[in-house]
Amino acid sequence: MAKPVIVTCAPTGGIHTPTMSPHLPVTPEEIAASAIEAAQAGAAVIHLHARDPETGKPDPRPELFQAFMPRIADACDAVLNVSTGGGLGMTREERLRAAVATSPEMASLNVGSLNFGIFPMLEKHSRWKHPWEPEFLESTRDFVFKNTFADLEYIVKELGHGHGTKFEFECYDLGHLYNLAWLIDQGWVEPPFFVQLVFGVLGGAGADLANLHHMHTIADTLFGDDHEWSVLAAGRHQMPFATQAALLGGNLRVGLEDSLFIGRGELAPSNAAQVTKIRGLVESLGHELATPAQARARLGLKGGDHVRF
Ligand code: KMH
Ligand code: ZN
Repeated sequence: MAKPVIVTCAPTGGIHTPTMSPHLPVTPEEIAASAIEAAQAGAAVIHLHARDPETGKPDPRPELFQAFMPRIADACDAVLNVSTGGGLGMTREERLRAAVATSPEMASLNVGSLNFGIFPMLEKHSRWKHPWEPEFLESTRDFVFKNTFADLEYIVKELGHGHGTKFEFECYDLGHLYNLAWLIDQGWVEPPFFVQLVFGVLGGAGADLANLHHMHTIADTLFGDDHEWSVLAAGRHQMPFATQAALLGGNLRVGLEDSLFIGRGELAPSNAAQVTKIRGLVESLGHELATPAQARARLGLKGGDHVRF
C-alpha cells in the first residue's frame, strides 16, 4: 500500500508578478485566505513567501510574514514552511530574515547555485501594472541564484541548528542531490530529508520525465530510507509531473508560485482549485492525501507549538 501523498501548496512565491494573474495573492489578507483554502482542500504543507501589499513585489520583511502566518495557523493545522529563496536578487540575510524571526517547522533550502531565467515571461505581456515587473524579469537574464557551499552551511546552522527547523531541500538539477549528500556527510543535517525535485525552471533540469525518473533514482541511491521525495514542475508541466510523482509513490507540490494555470490557457482561479484538481487525480489513482499530522510524523518536524508566530 503506497504511503499517503504529502501535498505542498505554494500560494504566491517570488517569480510571478501581479500583471500575470488577478488571482495571485499579494496582501497578507489574500495570502492567508488563499493558504487556508488550500489547506482545507487537502494541502498538508504551505510554502510561504511575502509580497509588498502595494506593489506585489517579493518582500522579505518579517512583519509581513507575521501578518499572515498566525492567521493561517489559527485556521488550520497545515505545516507552515517559510521560503529562504525569497525573491530573486535579495541578499542572503534578507532571504533568511523571515525564517529566523518566525522559527518555523520547515523552511526551503535551495541546494545549489543556478541561472534562474524568468525573462521569457516578458514576451507574454506588453502592459504592466507596476514598473518593477518588467525590470525584475529582465534582470534575470544576467542573474545567478546564489546558493554556494558557504550559503548552505550558514543556512543549515542558523535555521537547522539554531531553530530546529527542517528543510524542503529544493534540487533543480542532478548536482544539487550531491550537494545535499555533502551536507549530510558533514553531519550538519539529520534525517528524514525532504527532497523537492524541481523541473522546468530555465537554468535547471528541464521538464522531461526521464529527468524526473533519473533524479528520483539517484535520490533513492544517495538517501534511501532517510528521505521523502516530492516533485514540483513549473508552468504547464505542474499537473503532469505532480501526477507522475504520485504514481511513483512520491509526494508533490502545486500552487500559483509554480504555475498560474489549471488547464491549457486557463488561469487557476485559486490555489485551492489546483489542490482540488491534483487531489482528484491522486485519488482516482487509488492514493490518499496525507494529513498534516502524518506529514509532521514522516518529515520529523518539531511541531506547531515550537514556532514564533
Ligand atoms: N518556485 C520554486 C521553483 C524557494 O522559495 O526557496 C523555487 C522556490 C525557491 O520555491
Ligand atoms: Zn518558493
